Amino acid sequence: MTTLITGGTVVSATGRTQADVLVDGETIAAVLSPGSTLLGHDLAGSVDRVVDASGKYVIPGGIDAHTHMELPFGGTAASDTFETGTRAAAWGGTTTIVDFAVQRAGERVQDGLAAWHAKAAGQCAVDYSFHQIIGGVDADSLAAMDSLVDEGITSFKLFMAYPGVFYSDDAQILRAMQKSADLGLLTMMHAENGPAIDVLVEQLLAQGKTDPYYHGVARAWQMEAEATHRAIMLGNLTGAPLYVVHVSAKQAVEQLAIARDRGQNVFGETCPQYLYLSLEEHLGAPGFDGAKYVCSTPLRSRAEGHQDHMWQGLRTNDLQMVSTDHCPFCMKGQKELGVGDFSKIPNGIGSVEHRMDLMYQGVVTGEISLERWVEITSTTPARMFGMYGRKGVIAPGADADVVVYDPQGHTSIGLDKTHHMNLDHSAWEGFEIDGHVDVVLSRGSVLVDEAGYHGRPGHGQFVKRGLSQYLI
Ligand code: DUC
Ligand code: ZN
Ligand code: ZN
Repeated sequence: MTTLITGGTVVSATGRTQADVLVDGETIAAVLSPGSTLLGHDLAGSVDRVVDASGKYVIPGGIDAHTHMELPFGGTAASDTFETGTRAAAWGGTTTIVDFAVQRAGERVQDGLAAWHAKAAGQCAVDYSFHQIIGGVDADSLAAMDSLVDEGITSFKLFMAYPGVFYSDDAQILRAMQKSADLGLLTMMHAENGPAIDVLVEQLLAQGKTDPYYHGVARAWQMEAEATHRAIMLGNLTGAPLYVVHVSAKQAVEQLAIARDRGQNVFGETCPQYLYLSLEEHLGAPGFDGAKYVCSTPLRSRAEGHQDHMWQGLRTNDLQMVSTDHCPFCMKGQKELGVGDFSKIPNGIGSVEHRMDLMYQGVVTGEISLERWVEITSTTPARMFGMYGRKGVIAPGADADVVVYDPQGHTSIGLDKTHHMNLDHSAWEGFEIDGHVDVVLSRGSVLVDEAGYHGRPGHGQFVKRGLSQYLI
């Protein structure tokens, strides 16, 4: 099957140009001057399919490097399966996800990874890979890290939060970072001081402060900034490159910036919720509505200016990319587990469908450039997590993961509008986007076009990742 995407503006992390994109099978064959011919023949007449992208942007498919499909959490499990979550991703122009395989204390890392492979295999509409959560750092799990690179898993996540669940203490973090420095793995860190947060949770609940809003009070910015600093110092000591996930506090960005200015290999990711939503308006919504917005790290105070600072960090490259931390829980039967006790609300927001649109809105409002949009949603995730060349770029030889995005289009987000996530509410209800995902190709197959959805479970393949390009 050959496809010609014609008439569009091809946007990369470094520039934009009028060009036609020729797709042959699963990969990009050529990026051509508009109207190029083949041996004197009109190219459009020689291919199997023509996609008219006139007046539109042609960008590399989005890469969401932080999702949690089916994650068991807080006595329930994230409501999107790999099937429903990757279908929603495709609708929104995301053609690769990197999810998290889980190892818990006492379990074998190999078993955790095998379990996540079993969940995802044959289910995904778009390509997928895994980071490895090490929830129990001990001699066995440290030894198991040796084989991760061969498995195509080149990044692992530790938690400074959630004592008794995923938590690692400083001694465990130190050992795991020493190992990752040896192996060239990227250490991803959930940076919040879990034991201190648990004290505040207990005190707030004892005072009768049980509403979702207090989730944000207990998980104060100091908890994030302190843990970020500690992770940076342990990274500095061990020489382990560090990637801090879901950064939401401006003071945490400051810690990253100081470390980067010192020359340390540290990186930060933020998420759409930390750019758009706030402690006051959303976690503090009337009644139990704030539960929709309970995630960790939490939404921050707009009065304190965290959201503006996240945009600034994306502009200055103190933050390198935007993932969703997609971890959806329905209100009914899931979020409502925490009625009367905010600490029992399962943590997470569903956004995998909307990341490309929400971030494009930053282009519309002048927060970021068009090229930076592509960079933070696709190119840097590919480079950071060892997929660049195959993913994250429109160039000959790359997978034909391509999105045609219409800047004149419009997207109304809401349950009865654009909503394909397996969720009974949307944290993004009522958001109006100037822009629209028109066509989505994954490895040369059209998943979405004006006629609707053409994807299928099992199209998506596991991506064996190489080492991060950011390690040196
Ligand atoms: N944060 C969330 O909001 N959900 C899942 C785990 C996490 O760290
Ligand atoms: Zn986390
Ligand atoms: Zn997460």
